[in-house]
Amino acid sequence: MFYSIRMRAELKGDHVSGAERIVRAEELDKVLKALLRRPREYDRMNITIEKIENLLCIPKALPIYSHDFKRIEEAHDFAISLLKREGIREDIALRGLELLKRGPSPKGGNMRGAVLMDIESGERLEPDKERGIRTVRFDWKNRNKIKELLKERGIKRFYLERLLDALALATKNVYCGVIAELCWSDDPEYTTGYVAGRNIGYVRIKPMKEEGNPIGGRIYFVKGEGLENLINCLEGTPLLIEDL
Ligand code: PML
Repeated sequence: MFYSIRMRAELKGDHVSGAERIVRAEELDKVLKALLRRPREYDRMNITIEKIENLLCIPKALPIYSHDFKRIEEAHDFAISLLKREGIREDIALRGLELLKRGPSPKGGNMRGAVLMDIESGERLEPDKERGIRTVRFDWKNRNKIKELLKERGIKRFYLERLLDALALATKNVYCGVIAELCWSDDPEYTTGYVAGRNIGYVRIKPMKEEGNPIGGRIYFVKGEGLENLINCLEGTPLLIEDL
């Protein structure tokens, strides 16, 4: 028996921490305790626990690559070149980049979920433009094993948890049919972002923004047709990933 756990924590109305887990019934206690300790500070926390019926498991995550640049402009040019390698037109890739730079919410600033950008028209396709689309119900089959493997590959502690979460999320996105993803964090201290896609893998890129900048989020480049199936998969299909 498996359960999906989703945790979201806020401080003064701002999102400060979130986590997705899929665990066996006997691990629930331990994982819930760990999630309670995850945010440094919060004044509201929501935890949703759901029994899962049809759990899918895929053997491998997207392969990881890392590139560091001196200047943000160089990092952005590289991100655009990767999006083009996934078949995204330059004008659409640039539209996605500009949207993320200024904050994708219609009011300006961050969104809770991702933007769905049509790769043909550049239009936004998410039904609710304030909320966006959230990729949920995903995890590693053995999270600790993957953590150790990443440490062995030289990933520093500071990056570990975020990389674990973002790689699993990006892998699920590609599995569901997202053509390419552009992301960087809304955490002002975290300047590493990534571009992901079936052909290019999961490409970590630094720096995607200035330190101290609180604007971030995710743009999913998608095809207009089959949108309903895509959204159902991203939000509804529970998925475990076995290995790196
Ligand atoms: C990584 O270091 O590979 C993760 C980059 C993106 C993190 C996005 C986020 O945590 O909001």
